[in-house]
Amino acid sequence: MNNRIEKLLGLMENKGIETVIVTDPKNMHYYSGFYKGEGYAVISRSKHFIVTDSRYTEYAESVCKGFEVADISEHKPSDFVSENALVGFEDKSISYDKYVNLAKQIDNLTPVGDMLIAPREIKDDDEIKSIRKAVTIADDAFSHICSYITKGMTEKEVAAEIDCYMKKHGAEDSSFSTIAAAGERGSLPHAIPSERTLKTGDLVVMDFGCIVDGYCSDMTRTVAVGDISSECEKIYNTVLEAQLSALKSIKAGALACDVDNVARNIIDSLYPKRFGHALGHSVGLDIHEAPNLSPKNSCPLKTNNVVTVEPGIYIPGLCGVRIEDLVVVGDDGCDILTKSPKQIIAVG
Ligand SMILES: [Mn+2]
Repeated sequence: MNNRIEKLLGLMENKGIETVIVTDPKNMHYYSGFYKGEGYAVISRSKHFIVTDSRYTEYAESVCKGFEVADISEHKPSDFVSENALVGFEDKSISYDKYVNLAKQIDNLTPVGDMLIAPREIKDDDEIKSIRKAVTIADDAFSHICSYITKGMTEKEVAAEIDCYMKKHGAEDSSFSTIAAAGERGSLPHAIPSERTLKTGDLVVMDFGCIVDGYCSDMTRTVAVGDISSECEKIYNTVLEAQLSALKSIKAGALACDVDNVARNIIDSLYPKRFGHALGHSVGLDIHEAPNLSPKNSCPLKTNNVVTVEPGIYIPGLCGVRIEDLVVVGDDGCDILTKSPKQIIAVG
């Protein structure tokens, strides 16, 4: 039995839950190794099942150690549940349709809340190794794109080149839709790359990451096309100072909201209300996981949380700047995985 299942069985026992029906694909991956397949898993004290169709049977049998593979066309969830057992379901992610179907068959359903997701907040060595690989590929993509960008290129071309580079260099995929936003479009924190061409004086925000072994990376750099205005430079340096200061404040035990505040105070003193989003989020099998570095999260960070640190300033009509690293929280500080330079780089 793997450690993750063992830990989960302990959590289930505390709540008197005998069986959990796992429907979230990322949780299926985390607990059984079943990656990108369809179906569901059933985890009970004595037996574990992957219930899937013929497209994934052979795969599941080879990777899901300790699980029996059952054909979804021959079974219904109630086949795997003993009578009167309390059965946990994933209330935060199951579709209403699937829930109704489950509730028709099983009387004693109970929502599991964060029970399956919470252990994922602390990464083990293998997970960090995979994330590190995904970070390195993204770092290499950044250094490539800096020498590739020319004036007149569109945001779409920049984003496509980053995606292509990451895939050619070992990534399974991008971890989200790559953002490339030039000049005034940089004020849209989640801009969709457009036909806008890069011009001298633009700041270009590039936010991207990739997936290795199912694990995501996430980074942002903002570069200058030729010379930029002194106002843009001041904005850039403010974000950089906020980012570096927040990094210094990260360690196990630091409150997430306090870390957010370190960056927010620096930005708000010069550019009030121009930093609208949270400072960061955790990253793992999902690109956005808990815990967040946000003003609303007063929980302490824990060793081996993997979080982004990504302050930004967004000025409509002028520009946006965001600088983002991925870090592993340690006992006395943090290990900054992202190695790309952060002083302003002129490209094109
Ligand atoms: Mn991010």
